Amino acid sequence: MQNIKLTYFDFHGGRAEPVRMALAIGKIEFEDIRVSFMDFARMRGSLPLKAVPVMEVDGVSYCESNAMTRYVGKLTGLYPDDPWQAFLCDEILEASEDVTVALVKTFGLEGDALKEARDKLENGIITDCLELFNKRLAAAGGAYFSANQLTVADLKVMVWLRALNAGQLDHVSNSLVASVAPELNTYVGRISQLPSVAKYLEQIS
Ligand SMILES: N[C@@H](CCC(=O)N[C@@H](CS)C(=O)NCC(=O)O)C(=O)O
Repeated sequence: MQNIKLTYFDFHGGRAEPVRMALAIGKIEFEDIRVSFMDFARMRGSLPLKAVPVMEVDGVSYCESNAMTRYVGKLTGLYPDDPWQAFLCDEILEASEDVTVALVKTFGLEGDALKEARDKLENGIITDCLELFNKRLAAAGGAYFSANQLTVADLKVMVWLRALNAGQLDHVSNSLVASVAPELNTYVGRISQLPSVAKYLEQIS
């Protein structure tokens, strides 16, 4: 059994959350290390690519959240064995990451510049992604994104949709999902009620 330590910021969301969720759902023990921005600034220089999340496995630190997400998905039965279903799962993981990268570029902007950048994202990659996810979910049968089962793609999308619906992003409407792809809200409501997911959500609420 590997010794896993996951280091990330102290909030429920972001790049580490699907990893935390999959490990919790799969009942895999790990050390959930939450750091403040001050802690991060202090440790930054020692991290593999000067960023978090970092997953330490048996004493070695590894980076790249989607690699972690896929790995823990494989450990927990939340990643498809079938190559095509794995591709469908990966497409969702990588598209979600593209949105995150675009959003991160707007952090630090203020006032009109922030509003302009966020409007552009809302009408661009965020809406495009919601439409893509809606289309892919429907094509997969409407229940899950791949393999007709819960996978890390569902966890990643759920984390993102919950953040959008909670209005966590200034100048991005908290009703965007409802207006662009209401089916995704129905879907996320259903996923949230799966016993293993509901248990996790209850623990963090
Ligand atoms: N491709 C990397 C990106 C990691 C990344 O940029 N993480 C952010 C937090 S979500 C970070 O550490 N930002 C602080 C910095 O770059 O100084 C991944 O997916 O893990």
